[in-house]
Amino acid sequence: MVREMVTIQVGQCGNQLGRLFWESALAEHAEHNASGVFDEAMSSFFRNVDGGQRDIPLGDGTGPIAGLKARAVLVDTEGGVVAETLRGPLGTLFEEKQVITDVSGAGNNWAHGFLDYGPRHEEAVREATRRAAELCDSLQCFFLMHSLGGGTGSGLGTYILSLLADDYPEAVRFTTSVFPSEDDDVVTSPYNSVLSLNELVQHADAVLPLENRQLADIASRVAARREQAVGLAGSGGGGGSSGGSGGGAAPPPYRRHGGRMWLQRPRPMFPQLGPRGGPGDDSRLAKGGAVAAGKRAASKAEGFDAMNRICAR
Ligand SMILES: Nc1nc2c(ncn2[C@@H]2O[C@H](COP(=O)(O)OP(=O)(O)OP(=O)(O)O)[C@@H](O)[C@H]2O)c(=O)[nH]1
Ligand SMILES: [Mg+2]
Repeated sequence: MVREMVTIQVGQCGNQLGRLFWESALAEHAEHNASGVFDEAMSSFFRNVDGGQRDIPLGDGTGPIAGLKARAVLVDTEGGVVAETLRGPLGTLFEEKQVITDVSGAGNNWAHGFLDYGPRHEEAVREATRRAAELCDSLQCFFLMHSLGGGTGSGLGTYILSLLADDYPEAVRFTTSVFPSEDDDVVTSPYNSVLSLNELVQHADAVLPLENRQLADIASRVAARREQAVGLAGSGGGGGSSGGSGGGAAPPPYRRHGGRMWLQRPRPMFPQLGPRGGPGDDSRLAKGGAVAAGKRAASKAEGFDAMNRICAR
């Protein structure tokens, strides 16, 4: 029986983490599914859709991959990070109906996220999660990705968790919750974390806690070992031009070419994936006013890239 998981990525950290989670999920499926069939394992995380965006039933799990869509809901109260995801190589993995954004952010204030954005976006969140749940054969769990130190992931993220507890009491609720490090530059982050924790205790079934100081330490140790390995191997092989900023994990088994994602094998694995807003896509979400915000977010994101790769795995 198919057991699907719907991810909900909220706020800057949640969406940056989510982006790498989807990259990893695709890379791992590519590793174990070289024939390109849409099998049961894939259907836990992805939908297979035809040209008209209609779901293709899983059947006996031997049909080809036609068009992949992530079982995900992307939420942020600023547009930049989500727009960047949609303009990236995995953009077409997400449909506009799966995306909920606002413009001004929650200002690192849990209460702004929980008490203001929560009720304001409640209907849209319920609609997006209902749609995602209805597209599952047998929904197993929701998987929330967020940080506790800002305002959106912590406040709106935990508000969404409480909605899920009301609407889907039988579905398991997992979270990946990124705790701020002791030297976090957001002064309100300890308060936001404590207020979020109270909600997590009430509404999450399992929390995977990650702490940013520890993640940074692991990332720098991984980077040091990698540099050492490259040094030992002379000029070192490895072909993946994956854009991973210096020092995360090994390059993923795919490459990007012409803005699209290809498996490092003779045959393209996911040729149907590419940026939204490209020639064949008129998505308004990936264009327009979010570009400047996207650039700002991108530079902030770079520092977290290696850490997020570790979380995503
Ligand atoms: N590991 C990791 N931590 C992050 C990342 N982005 C932000 N953070 C941490 O998350 C906290 C800030 O939360 P954000 O996710 O930026 O905030 P937000 O949820 O978007 O909320 P607002 O910006 O206040 O609306 C700080 O502790 C940051 O160090 C990321 O990509 N990876
Ligand atoms: Mg933000």
